[in-house]
Amino acid sequence: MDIKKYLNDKKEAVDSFLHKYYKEQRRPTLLQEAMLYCLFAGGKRIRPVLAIASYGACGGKSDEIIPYASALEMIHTYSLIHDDLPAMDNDDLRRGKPTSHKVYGEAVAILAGDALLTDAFSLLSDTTFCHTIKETDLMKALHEISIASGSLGMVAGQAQDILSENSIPDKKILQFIHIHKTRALICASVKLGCILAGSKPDKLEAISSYGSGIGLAFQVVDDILNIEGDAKEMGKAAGSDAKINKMTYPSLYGVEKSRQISKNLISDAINSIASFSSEADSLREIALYLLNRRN
Ligand code: GRG
Repeated sequence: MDIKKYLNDKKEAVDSFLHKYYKEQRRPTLLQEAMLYCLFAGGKRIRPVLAIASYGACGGKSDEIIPYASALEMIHTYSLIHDDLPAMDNDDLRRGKPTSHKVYGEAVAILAGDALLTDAFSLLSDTTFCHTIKETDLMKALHEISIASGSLGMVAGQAQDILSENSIPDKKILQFIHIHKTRALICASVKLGCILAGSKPDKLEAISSYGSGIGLAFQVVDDILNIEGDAKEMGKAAGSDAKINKMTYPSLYGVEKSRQISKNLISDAINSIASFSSEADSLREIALYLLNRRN
């Protein structure tokens, strides 16, 4: 399959939904501008695409997944806006562009993040998009996304990351940070697709293993790219982690071992969906794409 075309087609479907969603109702102008500035700043849309691919791999046939998949991008975008704030990573650039608080000021950036997060849950609980998707499945998926985003998921990872600044490097702490900060939402994204397709528990278990593998590999690859990546392709200079002495896979295991860890995680992820038909080829190809990505 042509994975680049697949990723692009699904990204366009998500972009088109988000455009329409935010065009229909007006919000205070600056708030709306700040939300859209970050939402359309050139993200890969990997979480929604994973949800769509998982839905297809589990037998989902319609486009009904698109609004719910798009909500994942809203959560992801909120996390990036807040992560860049002076109180957190204090970054001036994201995807090669000035960060939200640099353009709109801290207060508006915080509110844009808050609004995107809250709107995501409004969307995830909106049953008007359900035709073949069961409302009980939507509720189940909503619960998964809440857990993955909240104080047992992404926020826990971010908190541990911040609390561990300048502390002695520790493999267990690093694992905790990566699992919560990055893996949780990626894993929940594939679970969302699987649940909304009405899958049985055995399928959900296989998809969860897949999501866990690619979710952790995603962050290990990110850590490696921070050392070896091309500034133009990444939209930021390489080496920022080392500059602030950040705990990363390469800093604790070395680049070569980290590369091997990411390869093993991806190969285990692909094996965990071995029993799925060719409808899961998109998931298999995405796993390989994530391993070899350049940004
Ligand atoms: C709860 C405030 C708060 C933050 C959560 C997700 C997060 C923690 C912080 C974002 C910064 C970061 C480096 C997170 C690790 C996950 C990661 C590699 C994010 C970048 O995701 P991509 O590559 O981004 O999907 P694009 O630009 O493609 O959207």
